[in-house]
Amino acid sequence: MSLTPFQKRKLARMFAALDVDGDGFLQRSDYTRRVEAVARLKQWTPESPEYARNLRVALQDWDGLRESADADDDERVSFDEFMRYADIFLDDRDAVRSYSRGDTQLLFDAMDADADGKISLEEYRTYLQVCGIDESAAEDFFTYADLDESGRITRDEMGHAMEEFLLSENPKAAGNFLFGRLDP
Ligand SMILES: [Ca+2]
Ligand SMILES: [Ca+2]
Ligand SMILES: [Ca+2]
Repeated sequence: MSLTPFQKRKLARMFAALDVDGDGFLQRSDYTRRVEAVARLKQWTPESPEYARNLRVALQDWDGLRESADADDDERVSFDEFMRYADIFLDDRDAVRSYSRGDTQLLFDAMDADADGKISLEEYRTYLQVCGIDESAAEDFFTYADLDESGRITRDEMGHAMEEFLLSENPKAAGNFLFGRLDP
């Protein structure tokens, strides 16, 4: 099975969000820069435990992507490599489910800047902001994804949203707001 046009648009959006310096490749520096940007907003010093923890999560995330997707081993993941990997990965629904609902939801950890196990609207806005996405999209995502209306996104809620982002063809599914509004 190959990716649907909607999936391709979503993945292109995700790629653009992850490519912090906008050079068309995902590399280690995109991941470290995002942490640096969050640290600036949160006024964390480089010596703080928050900084160290967020950096560790980001680099774990990068290593996972590099190992899976960097087919030519040049320490960067091109858009083509990213899409080829996504195409193979998304074909395996069980793998997608266990990734989305897995204990190591690295995207969740990256967004949960204060590590309290929940993502607040402010934490989510900060994440979008450092990815260069219009932060107004944060409220849209919460409207759909915060199923129990607690004002926080839990790991379960994020798991559902991530699965929808990867698989759902419904433009109103919560996950399809994960990296900002998609134009119809
Ligand atoms: Ca980049
Ligand atoms: Ca590569
Ligand atoms: Ca939090």
